[in-house]
Amino acid sequence: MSELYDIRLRILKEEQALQSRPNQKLFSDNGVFERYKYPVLTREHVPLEWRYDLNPETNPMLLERIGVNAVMNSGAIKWNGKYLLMARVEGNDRKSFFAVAESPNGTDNFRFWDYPVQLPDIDPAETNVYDMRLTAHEDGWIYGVFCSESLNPNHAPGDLSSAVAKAGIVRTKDLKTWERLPNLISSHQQRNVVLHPEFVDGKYALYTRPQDSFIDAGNGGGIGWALVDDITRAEIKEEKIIDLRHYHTIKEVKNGEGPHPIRTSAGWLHLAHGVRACAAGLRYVLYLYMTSLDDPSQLIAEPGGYLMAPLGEERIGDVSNVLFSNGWIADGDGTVFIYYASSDTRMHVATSTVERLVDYCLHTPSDGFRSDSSVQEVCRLIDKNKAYLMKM
Ligand code: BGC
Ligand code: BMA
Repeated sequence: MSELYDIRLRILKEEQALQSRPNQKLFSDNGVFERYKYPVLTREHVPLEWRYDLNPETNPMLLERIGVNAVMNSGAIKWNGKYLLMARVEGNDRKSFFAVAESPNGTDNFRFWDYPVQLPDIDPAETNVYDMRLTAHEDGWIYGVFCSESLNPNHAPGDLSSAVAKAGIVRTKDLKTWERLPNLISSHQQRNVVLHPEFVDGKYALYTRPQDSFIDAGNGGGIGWALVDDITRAEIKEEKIIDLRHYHTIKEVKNGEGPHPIRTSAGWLHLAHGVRACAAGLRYVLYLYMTSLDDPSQLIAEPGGYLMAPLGEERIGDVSNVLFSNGWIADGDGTVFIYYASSDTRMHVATSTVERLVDYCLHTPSDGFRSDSSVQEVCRLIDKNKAYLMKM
């Protein structure tokens, strides 16, 4: 064995061991959720045997053979008492695939399972897959709905960026073997499709995000809702928009459902992303809204603005100025683990409780859409606080 091989292996192992350090909850000014000191899943967590030929004969310098660019946008589920992330692992070759990582407590010590997920391959044109949402449905299956992307067959000559986004659907009982169902049939392109966990009027219910083209939501007004009779041949026949985009808000350009909503006694609690354009490019932030338990397509609370926006190091990465979430876990004791990726590069966790998130939704003023309304809200709060100011 070469000395170089030995030294490099030792350092690489030390680096991996660092990923087992305990995480630390940070103080939160807003009190609504807490961030953590360290990201929970990064490309450094990817096992050495996925990246290096460990045979000193064929790789005496221990060079990396398969590079991983980023670990991001992860679905999440609690499974057999463990916290699982269905990570989007993106190689140096820009292709993404899925891999499960498991933690005993939800905030640190995430470890990848032995192999990445091998999805049944049903379409030779499918080039990239990403952003899976996991839903344990009341029908007994665990579904994964993800974006399946292909080159647009009708692209203009020379335009190799024109793509088509569809919703791919898989299901499993053990998170190991996956049955692939046909892609969702829709008259629009679709990204950010999410399966609701319960039947609604005896049907499967999907959150959708119709878009005119690969990037632009265009006439697609926001987060949509569609009922589907048969999930094994899912087709959108009717779609209505339940959470609209608006001029001069955090979701002016695009929005999309995050993970499936959490059932609470006050209604369905939703996490979504909103996108606006600025000189630095698209800015992605996370926001909450609530819908009615009787009719999950009926909006009942729409707190204005974002819940979380990229902060500090989160602002920098492969696609800077992006927070994106497609996974959260509500624990039996009311704790909510919000898993979010920053700048298409790494995964973080923030924790809160159902009680705090619902309180936030019900008591944060909704967007008045004008500076004048915003300043009136602040003045109302100051007036209300006068009595308390004397005592402070
Ligand atoms: C990327 C996604 C991105 C989408 C739209 C895809 O090619 O892989 O991360 O969200 O394009 O920009
Ligand atoms: C999107 C998403 C994500 C990504 C984001 C920012 O459209 O679907 O995959 O995090 O763009 O690049």
